[in-house]
Amino acid sequence: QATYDHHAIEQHWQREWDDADVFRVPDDADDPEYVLAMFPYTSGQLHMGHVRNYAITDAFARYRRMDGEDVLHPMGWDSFGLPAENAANERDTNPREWTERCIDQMRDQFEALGFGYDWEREITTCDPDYYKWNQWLFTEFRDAGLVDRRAATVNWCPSCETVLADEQVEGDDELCWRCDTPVTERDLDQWFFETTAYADELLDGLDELDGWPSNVRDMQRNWVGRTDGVEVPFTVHTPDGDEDVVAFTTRVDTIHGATYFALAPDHPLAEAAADRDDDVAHFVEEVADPDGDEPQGVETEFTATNPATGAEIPVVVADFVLSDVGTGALMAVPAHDDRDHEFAQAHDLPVRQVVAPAGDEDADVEAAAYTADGVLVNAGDYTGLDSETAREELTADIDGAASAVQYQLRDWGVSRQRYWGTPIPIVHCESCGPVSVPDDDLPVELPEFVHTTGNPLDAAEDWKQTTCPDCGAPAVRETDTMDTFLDSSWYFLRFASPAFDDAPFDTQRANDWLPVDEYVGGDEHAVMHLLYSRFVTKAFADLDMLEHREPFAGLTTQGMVLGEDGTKMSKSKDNGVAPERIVDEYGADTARLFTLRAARPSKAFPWSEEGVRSSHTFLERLLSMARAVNADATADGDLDPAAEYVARETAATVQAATTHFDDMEFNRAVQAVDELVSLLVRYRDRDDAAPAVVARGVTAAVKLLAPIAPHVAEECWTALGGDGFVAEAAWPTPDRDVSDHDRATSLIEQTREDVRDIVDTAGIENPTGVDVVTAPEWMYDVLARAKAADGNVVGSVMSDQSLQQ
Ligand code: ANZ
Repeated sequence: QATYDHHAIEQHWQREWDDADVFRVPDDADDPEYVLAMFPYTSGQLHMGHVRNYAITDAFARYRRMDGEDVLHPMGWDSFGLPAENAANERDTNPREWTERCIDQMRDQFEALGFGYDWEREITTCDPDYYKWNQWLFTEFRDAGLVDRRAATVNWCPSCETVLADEQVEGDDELCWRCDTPVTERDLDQWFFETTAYADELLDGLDELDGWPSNVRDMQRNWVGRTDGVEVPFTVHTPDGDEDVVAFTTRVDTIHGATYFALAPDHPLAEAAADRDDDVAHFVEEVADPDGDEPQGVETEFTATNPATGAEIPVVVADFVLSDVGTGALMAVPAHDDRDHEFAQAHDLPVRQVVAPAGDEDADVEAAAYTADGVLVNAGDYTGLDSETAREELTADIDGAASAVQYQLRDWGVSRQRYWGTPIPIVHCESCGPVSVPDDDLPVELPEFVHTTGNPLDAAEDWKQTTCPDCGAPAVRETDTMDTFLDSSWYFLRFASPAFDDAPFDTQRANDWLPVDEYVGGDEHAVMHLLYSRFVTKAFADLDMLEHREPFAGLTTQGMVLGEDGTKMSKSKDNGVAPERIVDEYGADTARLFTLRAARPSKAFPWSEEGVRSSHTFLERLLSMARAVNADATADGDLDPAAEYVARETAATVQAATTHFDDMEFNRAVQAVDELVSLLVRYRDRDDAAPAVVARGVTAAVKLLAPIAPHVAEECWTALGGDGFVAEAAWPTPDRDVSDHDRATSLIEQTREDVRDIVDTAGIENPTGVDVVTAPEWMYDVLARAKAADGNVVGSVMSDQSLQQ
């Protein structure tokens, strides 16, 4: 019994928890708490990032459970997607088999790590029982006007042979998020979810999400990218007559300086200009490059009237005007906009200053644009106004001008030309157009997998041929599948009622459990997954299926587990650490304890084999201590000062650790328990140690560690004579008022400051001679520690009176 046999202990308790259904949660909870980790993509291999992610939620879920809540802590599998298809192609199997094998492996790994999930609620997105509801959602959202099919220029990955969402195109080089191939463009008929319908709410809702890290909120804000501006109509003169063309501007105060008007290459009027002018046609078809470094363009034979000055200005077609921003047309103000300036210089267009810096500085706008706000000059009646006021007045005065909002957010293109995803539930009929598959015919199941280079569903002839649900005529199925981000945009709702078969979720259950109290995952999901989930939640709310409009009240984005060398773990650097090895050599509890104590969840930390070993030793020490405790020791009447001190430290540790658990600062909780255990070891070895005080201290330490190192905690609990599982025991509370403990500690701190001041003032070099006068005896250890922490402290003076003040 002297040894710590982690294999035996862990297997034993995993079986016991399972047999007793410890982690099963009732459907209708009294005190619902929802703790969720982002479910894993089924790659088949757990890495240390997963271990960290799931150790965080498991520790938190276990803490809340001991604290009396009904905790929903489910797990599932994000199991559609390209890697499965690629793996299947490489290995001559099919995506389903490959995925199922991966899931079995990963489930085993989760169990070996002792994560407490309610496996009754397990969901797998590639099951027809699940993806049926993706299809249902698609048709329901379509009926609500939130899904739309249109020709669109889409991001195309030539290597994956699929369309990518904007969010899946990464960096300035525009690389595919999966394979780093440069992304190209294609025109295709695509299905879109109208995320833009919720642009304002997606933005405004962020203000209320104070349980989210502010950097994630900022990333979402930037992604939605709201710009407030003004739409101003300019009259454009063409040989076919005049036409009003609206420009979007954020700087209507500069309108007197608009010396040319610019159209995007695919603006209808640019196309009209191309029809009459070969140079324009050549530019539009051959030259224009919206991603180019330099703004390029051509003049047309059209002119426009500047509505503020009445001046006739040239109209150009330029590739720096983007067709999907604003109205695809802009008024160019070279004196106050960098790009307009650069283009004007290259094309010899006039630069006219209309805003000057507010002080007496000058701006040389021939040399460079002056882009800040200021005071208007050369602006007729508006001269002398500040930019802000000028914007207000010009918006009111210019005929047809109106405030307008412009977003960077685009609708979510969900069509993918791949096999391993949810078939889009649409039938294309020659006379009826695209018709939604009726609910009763869902799911539209995937056909057998075939190896092919293009889109496998397109090659599945038998599957493709069907009849129109509306008119019964022969028709063909849509052969695109849905972006797998759709699967993960509502899975947290499914967990509330995973077997429900009237709808994706039972409204009442989802209302009870949602929002997720703590959602934990990687910050690579700051935009896509979290934004889509918020969109889908809002849409369900508007369909009266849900009363919540935000899915995740609390969010933690965990930092990376780095290699021992401080860089990202990777195969190429060979600095990866396999969770299986750690679990095998040291045990799941050690792996969990090490990852949780190394840093607070949001911070990255480097792997340390040394740290792993010391975590193991710590657990070993706790276990042997628990086994040696006299569990029958009972209450003790008046405690001597040393015993009283230990009892207070125990209570203070419980109080501090509980706060740390609430804040998910497991590292600090472990630190507090670690200090308590060291004190208990020292105290236990004194001749006058009170066994009951030791027993209470060890019991508290075991409970406080139970969420983090749950197996060894059960073993200790049994040794201490505890009833049932520590996983189901009540969270400890301080058994005495420890407020004066805090006060004593702060007084000591303060006294140390005073002493240091005196020492500094006196210029004493290496003071020695500790003299503690009349400190309450139970504080001896606190004092000793304070001194140990600061070698320069010569001593502190503390009186009973000062403590009582
Ligand atoms: C005149 C002006 C004067 C502008 C000035 C800026 C500074 P932000 O602020 O980046 O969101 N713009 C309008 N439509 C555009 C399009 N389709 N493609 C490219 N640029 C376009 O963008 C708003 C500004 O971008 C607008 O304000 C417009 O230039 C330009 F001293 O109008 B501005």
